[in-house]
Amino acid sequence: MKIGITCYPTMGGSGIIATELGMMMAERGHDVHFITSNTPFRIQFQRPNITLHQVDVNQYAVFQYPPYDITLATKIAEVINNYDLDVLHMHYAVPHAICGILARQIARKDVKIVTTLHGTDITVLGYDSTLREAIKFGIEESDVVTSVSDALIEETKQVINPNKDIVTVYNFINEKDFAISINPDIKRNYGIPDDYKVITHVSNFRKVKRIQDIIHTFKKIRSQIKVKLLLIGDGPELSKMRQLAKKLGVAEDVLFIGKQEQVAPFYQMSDLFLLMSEKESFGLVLLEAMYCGVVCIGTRAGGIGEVIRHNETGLLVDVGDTEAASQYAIRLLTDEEYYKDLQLHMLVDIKKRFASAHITDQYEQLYQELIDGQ
Ligand code: GMT
Repeated sequence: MKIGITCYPTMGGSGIIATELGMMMAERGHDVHFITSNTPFRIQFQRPNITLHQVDVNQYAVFQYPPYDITLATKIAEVINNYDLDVLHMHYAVPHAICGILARQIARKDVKIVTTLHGTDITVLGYDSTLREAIKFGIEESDVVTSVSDALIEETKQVINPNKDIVTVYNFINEKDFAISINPDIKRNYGIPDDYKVITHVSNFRKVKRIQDIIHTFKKIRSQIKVKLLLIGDGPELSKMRQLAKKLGVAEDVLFIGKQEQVAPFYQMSDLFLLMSEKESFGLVLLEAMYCGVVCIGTRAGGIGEVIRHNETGLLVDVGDTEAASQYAIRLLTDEEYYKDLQLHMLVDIKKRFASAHITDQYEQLYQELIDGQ
């Protein structure tokens, strides 16, 4: 198959999924064309059946805003025609699905469009009346629409109510990049004594991630256990969170690590991962941590409850319930048998439900059925 992929190429979960999926498809012998504003950051290797097409948006004094969407659609149309694409896989309903639909019209070719909803396009933009109808259009005009969780499908029905079936295809990670590995040197490099436990969180520090709940939970855990908190990533809430750590008197044990391209070493030195978001369609970081053997506590928000099976493969708390999160954390960090039991079930479960080959099979089958006209 000849597949075109458009995503945000930066360090977000949707870009990671789009890139990993493209690389998996290329490994299976399909021709893959990334049509993006920059080289996707997780592209690790070049092979002849992966082609990168960069979208350069020109600035003209006549435009008040740079015309990214139109330039992207024009570029996609060019790639459809030059490479005779069979399928376009657009990540995000707006703007990408709509750019794909416009590109198909510009190219005048019946290329099939698969759109994947990742979350923010529905859980944030879907509530914006200036975009809602465009999102609905992008969904309804795609040939197949997938969502990264059942919870996101439910929210899409409530918020957008599109006249379209949506199927869940869960996220996955590249297993080769996230494996259990014990290396005490990584901990020592960060000045963390061997007898300290490590709790980690990775995100883009947006408000929806509720980092304040992580810091409050940490304060409660720290009153009973020797522990450090690693906060990895950067974003709008970062400086406020530094101040909060100071205000709560825990700053000396909170390490703000910043944006990191290689996150696996941080998971590998962690004993616990926290994701306390109020909105989260899936939580790809959970999978990354879990594959590195780290048991997670997450909130019952969005699709997190589809990734973590409460009290079987990790633990769930209500959004904002830092008391429950700290109690669970203290048990996990002090009761080794309990930790090992959850960890064992977690590893079996994720390898069964989220294996990259299994998820790639699902997308490949969707593409093939569209091409075969089923
Ligand atoms: O988490 C973010 O804010 C980044 C965002 C993105 O667009 O990359 O992530 C969304 O897509 C990921 C991949 O499907 C999901 O794992 C994240 O849960 C989802 N984020 C939200 O729903 C907030």
